[in-house]
Amino acid sequence: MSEKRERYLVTSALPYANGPLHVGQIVGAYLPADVFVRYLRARGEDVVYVCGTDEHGVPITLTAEREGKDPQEVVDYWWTHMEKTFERFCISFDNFSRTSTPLHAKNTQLFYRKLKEGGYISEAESKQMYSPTEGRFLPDRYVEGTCPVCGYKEARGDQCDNCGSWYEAYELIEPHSKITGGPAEVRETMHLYLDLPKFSDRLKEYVGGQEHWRGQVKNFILGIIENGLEKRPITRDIKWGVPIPEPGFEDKRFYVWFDACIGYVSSTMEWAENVGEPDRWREYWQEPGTRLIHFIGKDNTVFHALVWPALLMGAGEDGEEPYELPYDVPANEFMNLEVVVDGERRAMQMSTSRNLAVWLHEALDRFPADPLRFYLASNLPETGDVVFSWREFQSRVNSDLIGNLGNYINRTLSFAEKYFGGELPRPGELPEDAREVFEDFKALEARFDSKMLAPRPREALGELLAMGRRANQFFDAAAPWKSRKDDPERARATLYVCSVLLGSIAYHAAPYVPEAVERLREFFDGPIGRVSDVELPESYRVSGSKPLFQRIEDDEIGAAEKQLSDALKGDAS
Ligand code: B3M
Ligand code: ZN
Repeated sequence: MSEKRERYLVTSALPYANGPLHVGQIVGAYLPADVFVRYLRARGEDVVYVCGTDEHGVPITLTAEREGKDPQEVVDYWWTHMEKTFERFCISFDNFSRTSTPLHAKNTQLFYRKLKEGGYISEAESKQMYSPTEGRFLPDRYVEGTCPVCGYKEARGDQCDNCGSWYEAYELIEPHSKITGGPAEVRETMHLYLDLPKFSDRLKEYVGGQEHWRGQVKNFILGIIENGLEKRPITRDIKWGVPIPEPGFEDKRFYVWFDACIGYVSSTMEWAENVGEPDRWREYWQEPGTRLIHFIGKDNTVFHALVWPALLMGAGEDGEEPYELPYDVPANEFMNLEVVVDGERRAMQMSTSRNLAVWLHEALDRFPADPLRFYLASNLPETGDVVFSWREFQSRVNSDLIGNLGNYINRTLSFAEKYFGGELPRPGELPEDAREVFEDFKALEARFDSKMLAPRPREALGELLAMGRRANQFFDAAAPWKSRKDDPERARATLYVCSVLLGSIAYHAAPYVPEAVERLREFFDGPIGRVSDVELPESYRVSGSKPLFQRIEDDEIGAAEKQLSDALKGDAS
């Protein structure tokens, strides 16, 4: 346990409420955050964990138009779907909000006003594509035309998928609306801009001073600052989003990335109201010393590690109450997918539009949360891209979760029940081999700690598996199945020591496999805690123990793999 309670506010990226969640998103922003938060809570730290859906922007309106629905209908449906899926997967948010609430609109407008008062907002004309038949401006993704570079006919508004060129939408030849096919023309339109260059020096100092950030995040952002920042538009010609409190901007809305991160503050405010202390959000956002940690996928890095700190700096200058800046932005790399194609295994990029993805709610229809969490946590893209493989899922679960950890827990509990009626009183003197294994455990626990707090839950999991191996080795060497015949008290003492180790393994496993450790508490009566902290109890009691995990069978994996191969075939035909 830590001497002083640290205060943490942990966030996971706000997913767009326009479709189901897939495992790539889960390993980026949700599972690592949840494991980290569960661990902090167990240590007794002061931690609030917030999230919510991102309900604005073109991703939402495009989905709505494609499905012939109202944007509100789309986000309502997916908010409910996501909340339920996160719950099934044991993601333990303290609050799961959404950005379409009135509170969030008010909060976004307040941020805007503060930035404006600070002199960080300006107005400027820009050229945008306009559809006279639809009577509206078209965001980039709504425009198609012929590539000005290679002549490809279906080039997108901002980029050509054929030759990879980047350009402004008005440079397209024969630009037209992607929705109606009607012609699009260039019009001048007024927008509000955030003066990012004004923050350049402060951002450089802030990011440069973050010794504990992941190298790839820090260097990426410093490189961008070094290349020179530009003003960025924070409004869009779109009807769906947070209204802009300025005359002449009635038909426009804030850009989704202007309000998205503010959603973390709004979600914390909503949490504070729900716990009946409406002002408590300020403790986490405005009292110095908070560790504000944003878990994200790497494609969101610029917005969290550059633009968001600038917004917080600028909005916190009105002399009232400055905001805390992010303490860390652990950005994770990507997850690819192993697909069996004609009997051959290939790593491919996930593609949500081609339905080539492992959707979390479907994975949960096949398997419980714990084994999925365990495998994904062992395969988090903390330092580089990874591949999701159902076969690897099976072997990690069967050999590490069950063969190592589950086996240790199981053999200890069943031995105690079978030969000692589940009663393990504290021996007058601990056996001499206990001291050594306790010392080893203390060292492993310290390593687990430093990796988890880094935060690198995948690496911490490696230490947990080392604890399992060490405990199994202790059991094997002490050989209680032999000693129970000629020296039963010694065997009972061995099992007492095994229970101390079991309590430590369960404590460190709980963030990864929370449901199993909940079940364990039903038949294991004794402290679940670190060897480094635990006071050896009068006794351990075991009754009615059962294996905590079920092996993953070949036919289950075959079915899951077939679903992916079929998706690929369906796509090809
Ligand atoms: N909705 C993008 C994404 O889901 C965006 C994240 C917002 S975090 C404030 O990848
Ligand atoms: Zn091209």
